[in-house]
Amino acid sequence: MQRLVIVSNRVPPPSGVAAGGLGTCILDALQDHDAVWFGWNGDLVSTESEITSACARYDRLTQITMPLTERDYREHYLGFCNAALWPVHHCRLDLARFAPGCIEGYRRVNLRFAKEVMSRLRPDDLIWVQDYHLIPLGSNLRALGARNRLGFFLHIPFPPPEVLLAVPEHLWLLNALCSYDVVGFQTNADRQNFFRFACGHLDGEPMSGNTLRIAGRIVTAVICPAGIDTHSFSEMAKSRRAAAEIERLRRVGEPLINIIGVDRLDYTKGLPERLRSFRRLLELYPQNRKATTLMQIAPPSREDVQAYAQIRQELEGLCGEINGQHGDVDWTPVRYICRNVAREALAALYRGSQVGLVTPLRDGMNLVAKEYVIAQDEEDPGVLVLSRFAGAAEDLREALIVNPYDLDEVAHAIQRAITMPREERIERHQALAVRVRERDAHNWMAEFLCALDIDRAPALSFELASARHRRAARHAWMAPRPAPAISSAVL
Ligand code: ADQ
Repeated sequence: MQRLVIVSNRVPPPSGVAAGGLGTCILDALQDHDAVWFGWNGDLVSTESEITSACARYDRLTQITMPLTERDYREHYLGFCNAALWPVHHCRLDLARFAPGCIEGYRRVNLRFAKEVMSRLRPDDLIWVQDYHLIPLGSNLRALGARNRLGFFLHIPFPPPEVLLAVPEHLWLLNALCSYDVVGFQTNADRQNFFRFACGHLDGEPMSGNTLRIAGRIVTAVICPAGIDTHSFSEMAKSRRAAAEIERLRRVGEPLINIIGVDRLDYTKGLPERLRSFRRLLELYPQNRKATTLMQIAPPSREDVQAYAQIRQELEGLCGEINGQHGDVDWTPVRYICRNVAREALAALYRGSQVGLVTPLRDGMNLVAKEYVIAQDEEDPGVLVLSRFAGAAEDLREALIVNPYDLDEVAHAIQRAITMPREERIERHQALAVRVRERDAHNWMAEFLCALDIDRAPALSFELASARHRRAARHAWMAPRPAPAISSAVL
């Protein structure tokens, strides 16, 4: 039987552990598939000779993982992936660092991963590589002789070509991207930027529809917005445990209105701007004092990168300032929680919050926006305030769309959300929920695989549609999956 082979930087254990957006969306989507998943297990060893791969089988999923060396971690993971590619792709050239030697680490790890995949590959495997850590993996596999269909999905934004040109060896990197048969993006804007780069700086030639001829090969560029497993998430939000959690929140918390933000602690998520907007809300609409609280959940990630340590300090300083300036003995304006929260508790917190504040400065998609919508009570839903710079804004037009840099605009939008009549909230929520359900994790995977597996595309569509049907039926009577514990946020 044809296997799906997934390769990503980090492989989360399949006990349903949230490992950030990529892990959430793959684990959710894989429920109906037999798959093999390759990647880093999160461990570090001193030398390459100590690297051995381990294979673990769970139901329909096999995971093959290996450690990185400390040098790989420094050069590949911190140095090139997170200090160079991540800021460039999020248009933060001011934070990008191109330390000498790091790109060699990136090449080395990609080649090692490719050799590991190659050693276990079957001729008819479909290969799907995930995200910016592994762009050259496809060309490595080709060089090692793989003839399989190769797909790649970029979870983060594809920046305008003028920005990408700042990456040393950008031509090598982008030529490597074009060695895949199918390249997937979150939004139309990302795909357009890719086409602009491929046609303006490589020898790409647009063909009909979404294909490109480049270096004698055809590359298909598809848009597949990442999503969540909406059935299980809405069941979680409605569970008894969630209801108890909401009740506890009401007892502990004095405010009538709860605003929630949930993000990995990352400078792309616009957290300081969000806190400043909340402070503007309290200044512009003082009736919110003692009546409204912002709960910001932000577990630290990538703390070995300097910019991440700085953002944490800034955020903690701001929380202290706002609470000191506006708080009172019986009211804490900002509740800041700097750790992971179990998924079921998260669902409950979304449901118990009247406003979901999702205001990244730039984001590939943003699954939190989708989770917030799906967790709401349909009869009395909260309102999503969403940054225009999140990929999710391309679809979720009935949210209150804001410019996260404009603090007053965000403050006015929050006030509008707080005071929005119930009929309008229901109307907006209904439209959003339909869109989030249409673009769920299963659809994300189905659309990509249909583009990748051209021969089996019709059969695959049918299989996926039936699986969705079965799932819907199952969820109608089944209890939700137990809420997973959350592991460390190494992404
Ligand atoms: P991320 O940047 O990690 O993902 P996002 O899409 O918001 O961002 O997903 C975060 C996930 O982690 C959500 O499922 C959320 O519930 C979970 N999470 C966040 N904080 C948590 C906490 N404190 N406790 C528990 N869980 C928490 C990358 C890209 C995004 C893209 C995704 C998927 O940067 O733009 O949407 O991949 O493609």
